[in-house]
Amino acid sequence: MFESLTEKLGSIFSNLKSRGKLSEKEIKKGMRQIKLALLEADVNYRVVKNFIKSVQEKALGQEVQDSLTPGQQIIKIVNNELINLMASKKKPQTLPPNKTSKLMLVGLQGSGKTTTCAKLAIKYKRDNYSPLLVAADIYRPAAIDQLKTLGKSIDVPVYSKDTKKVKKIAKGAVKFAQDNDHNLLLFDTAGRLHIDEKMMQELKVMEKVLEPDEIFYVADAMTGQDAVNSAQEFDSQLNISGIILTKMDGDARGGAALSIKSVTNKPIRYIGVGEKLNQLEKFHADRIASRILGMGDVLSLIEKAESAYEQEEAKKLEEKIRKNSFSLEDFLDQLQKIRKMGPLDQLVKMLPGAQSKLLQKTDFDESEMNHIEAIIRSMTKEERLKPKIINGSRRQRIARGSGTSLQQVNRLLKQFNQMKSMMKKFKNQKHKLGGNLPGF
Ligand SMILES: Nc1nc2c(ncn2[C@@H]2O[C@H](COP(=O)(O)OP(=O)(O)O)[C@@H](O)[C@H]2O)c(=O)[nH]1
Ligand SMILES: [Mg+2]
Repeated sequence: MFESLTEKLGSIFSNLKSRGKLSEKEIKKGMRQIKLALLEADVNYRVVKNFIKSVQEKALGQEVQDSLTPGQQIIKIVNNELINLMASKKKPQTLPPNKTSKLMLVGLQGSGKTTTCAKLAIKYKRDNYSPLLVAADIYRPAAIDQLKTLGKSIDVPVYSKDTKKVKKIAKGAVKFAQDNDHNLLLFDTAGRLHIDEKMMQELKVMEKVLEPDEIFYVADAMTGQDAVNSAQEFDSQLNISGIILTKMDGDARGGAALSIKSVTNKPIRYIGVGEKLNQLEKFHADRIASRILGMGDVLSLIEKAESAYEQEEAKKLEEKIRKNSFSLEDFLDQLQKIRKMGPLDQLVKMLPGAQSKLLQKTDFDESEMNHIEAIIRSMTKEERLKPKIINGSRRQRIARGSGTSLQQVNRLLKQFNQMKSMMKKFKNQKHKLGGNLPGF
């Protein structure tokens, strides 16, 4: 994300940092370089102008702080101003679970609306909502199929209706949600390559009929200023409440992320960081700022890891693997922790040795995880600790109890056995793997 901008700012700063004291001339020269770097990253011209003005004023007028060199102080000012650019004071609203909330996602075609709808559905499901996806992209049958496939993979139902009247879809979906106890509707709407009047009219009709709690404008971060301009146009027609920036994992230059809040005055709420459905993160201006400045995003990863994974437990787990006493109970425990953490492939890298190696080989998908959980939950404690005792009739009982099939139960037990024998291999290979696996 933003590599080129990061690189340029990095070299400007290292130049400034190496000076003992900065003259006004040097500060101004630094500012000109920063300005250029931001413009090259496709940041809106007016935004850059105000940004530089504000940084320069602070840099020239700064009080001398003993603890920082002049160069460091400028980095700090730039960091603060970057945060100001992207952060919003508007707090995200919490949707009361006891009513039917409605979220509409709008934006140009290909910006990531459909994918993001599914990503949000997972997120809300984790927070104990009961989401319903609504296929309101009426022009492309493929779009409805796409949403249905996504919905299926995450075990979230999709409402669709064979009509071109958005009003009918909107009303039908709300009724369906109320009849089936869904407390959150996520509307995936149609987008065009360019804004057109008919599409906008339809969105307005939907807005009027639905009175949505939120309308998120979904912007492709790779499209830079174009994304900002169309955000403005959508906002002039609809009551946009927040922005979701997608494809932040790609080689976006930073222009959209750095300009969009300032230009539209709407808060950025989420960022999409990959095609996979768990790759949606809450937007934190301070973290993006530190990423841009090349300080890395250690913070958010550490926080995520801490919330769900304690060092202490990692040790216990390794102990169990070593003693070959890892049970289905432990497996369930691990699964739940993993699910709390979000983007798996990013997190796997941080887990302690053996676990990470195991998980890298396993491709978990969300609905499969649900089944696995249900199966283990249907076992008795004894069965979880000693899976060997699970004979044919026990397997049948577990399948019935968990609402899965005998095949699924068999598969899980087989996978678990394979996992255990893999663990054993790790244990036996300890000498070869050496330092890569702490505790082995
Ligand atoms: N790398 C990456 N790809 C994304 C992200 N969000 C969506 N996409 C991809 O962008 C393409 C268009 O997404 P889609 O949801 O169909 O866009 P829509 O036309 O607005 O509904 C798909 O190939 C998605 O997989 C993201 O955050 N990162
Ligand atoms: Mg779509």
